[in-house]
Order: sequence, then C-alpha cells, then structure tokens
Amino acid sequence: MERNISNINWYPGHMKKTREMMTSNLKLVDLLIEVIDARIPQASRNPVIDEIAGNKKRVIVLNKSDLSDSGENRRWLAAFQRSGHEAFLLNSMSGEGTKTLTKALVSAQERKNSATRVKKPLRLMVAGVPNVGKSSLINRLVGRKSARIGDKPGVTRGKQWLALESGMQLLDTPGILWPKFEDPDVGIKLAICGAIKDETMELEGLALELLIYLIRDYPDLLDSRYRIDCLNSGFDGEDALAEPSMTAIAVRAMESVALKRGYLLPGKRIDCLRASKSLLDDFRSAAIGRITLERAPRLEGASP
Ligand SMILES: Nc1nc2c(ncn2[C@@H]2O[C@H](COP(=O)(O)OP(=O)(O)OP(=O)(O)O)[C@@H](O)[C@H]2O)c(=O)[nH]1
Ligand SMILES: [Mg+2]
Repeated sequence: MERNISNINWYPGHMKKTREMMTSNLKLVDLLIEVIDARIPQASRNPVIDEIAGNKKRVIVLNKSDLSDSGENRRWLAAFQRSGHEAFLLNSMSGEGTKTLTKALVSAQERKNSATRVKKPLRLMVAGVPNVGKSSLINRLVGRKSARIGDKPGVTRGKQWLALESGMQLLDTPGILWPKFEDPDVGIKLAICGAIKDETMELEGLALELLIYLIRDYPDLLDSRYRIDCLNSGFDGEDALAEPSMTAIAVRAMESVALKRGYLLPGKRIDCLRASKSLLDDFRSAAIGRITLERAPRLEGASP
C-alpha cells in the first residue's frame, strides 16, 4: 500500500492568493471563527491560520459534530476549553449549536461597543480547511442560503462579505491547506474527510487507511455495517500462523466488503476501487456510524 500523499499535487495555486487575501482582511476583523472538522479536530487545524492570525481573538467551531463520535465530541470540547480556547460543537446542517455560538458573538459585540464610543458592527472572518462547512455555518448564522455550498472541496472562490440580522458582518473565505504535511497521517485524514479533492487521490490506498482506523477503533460498527468479522475473517491455513499486519487485516476487510456487496470485475476479480468508493462514501455520510478518527487527550490539563 502506498502512502502517496506527499507526491500528489494537492496544493492548488489559488490557495496562496487566498492566504494573501486573508492576511489583508484580518486587519479589518475583530474575531476569527476557525472552523475545524469534529472527526479530525487535530488534523483539520490549519497551521497557516496560526501564522497569519497571530494574536487575533478567535473562537473554534467543531463542525460536522453530527458525524463524529458523541463521546469524543465532549472530550475534545473539554480539551479545547481546558487549553483556554472558546470552542463550540456545531451541526451546520440542522443548526444545532448555533444558539450558543451566537450568544458568544453577541457578547463579543457588546465588548466592542463598550470599548468604542461609536457603535460599529462586529466583523468576523470564517476560515478553515476546504469542505469543512464554513459556508454552511455562515448560512446558518445569516438564517438563509447566502453563501454557496457543495459536497466537494473548493466551492467558495474569492471573498464574500455577508451581513447578519444583528448587523454583524461575516467574511466567508475559500478553504485553504498548507504546502507540506509534516506528518503524512494529517494529509490522509484530511483526504478521508473530503478536504482534498478525490481526483488527486489514490482512492484504494485511502480507503485502506480508513479501514485501519476503523478496525482499530470501531470494529463493531464496521462489522455491523458490512456483516463482516473484520478482525478474524479470512485468516486460515498458513496465514493463521503469523500475526497478520494491520494492512493485511485491512486488505482482507476490503475484500470481504467487496464480496458481500457483489463488487466483482470480469473473471470474478474483486473490484477494490468500487469497494473503496463505497467505504469512503459510507464514512463521509456516517452510514457506518458516528466516527472520530482522532482520540481526544484524556488527561486533566492536557491540551489538544
Ligand atoms: N453532516 C454535516 N454536513 C455538513 C455540515 N456542515 C456542512 N456540511 C456539508 O459539507 C459540505 C461542505 O460544506 P460547505 O459549507 O460548502 O464547506 P466549505 O468549508 O465552505 O467548503 P469550501 O468553500 O470548498 O472550502 C456540504 O455538502 C455541506 O452540506 C455539518 O455540520 N454536518
Ligand atoms: Mg465555502
């Protein structure tokens, strides 16, 4: 299995431009809303945002919290709060969590009002990796479909200012990534969650990586979705003598999924690409279940 995240072109040129646009507009905003993916609260934190935002006041929104593990949601939220961040769990599809976030924004507006003599509307910038739900969150806050959204990365282009009923002004920004993933797992998790265009990825390798996470942390969900016994299936005869590697177990699980679903090519060969697409779709829509790919720090005092 190849870990080919480092040799594909996943950093399109327009992201450099976006970064420049964000840097110049940050001077105009009071507060940054950093939107991260609740399924990968670490991998979806963009180091570029830290670089350009400096000490700008910010809140963190863990979006897509309807797709992530509810126990992990609680633990991640607590971990962010322990480390001094104002953080919120959001489901921008249903609007769950919007009220609490709005309350915090209203408080920020009140603080701004009391700091300045002339009342000026609070200005907010919404930023994060591609496809994390920035525009969906903005539509929730605005209360109508104003920003364009889509189920693939790279939907928002250019900048878009929108006004809330309260007068606050929101800047939607295109999702950005950073030129080099120091840790290949970060790129893999971002790609699994849809922040990197599928067309630039080798989907079979990506689905195998997903299976490794699922077999390690959610074997029961995997088994019940596909009716496979992922930890034990297919290892007999000579195989059974050696401890199979995680990759070998994942390959068997992939084959079992393909066989159960009848994904076969001519000559009864297993159609792994079709099984890979199914697995990724099922993960992304939470058809397998609510899954978080990164464990929250459990120790008191530990920060994310
Ligand atoms: N289940 C779920 N889906 C969401 C949520 N928020 C957004 N989505 C979906 O995620 C996809 C991406 O949403 P967008 O709002 O376009 O994401 P974005 O961050 O603006 O994306 P770019 O502009 O491409 O960077 C869409 O298919 C949304 O319907 C959420 O909280 N839960
Ligand atoms: Mg967008």
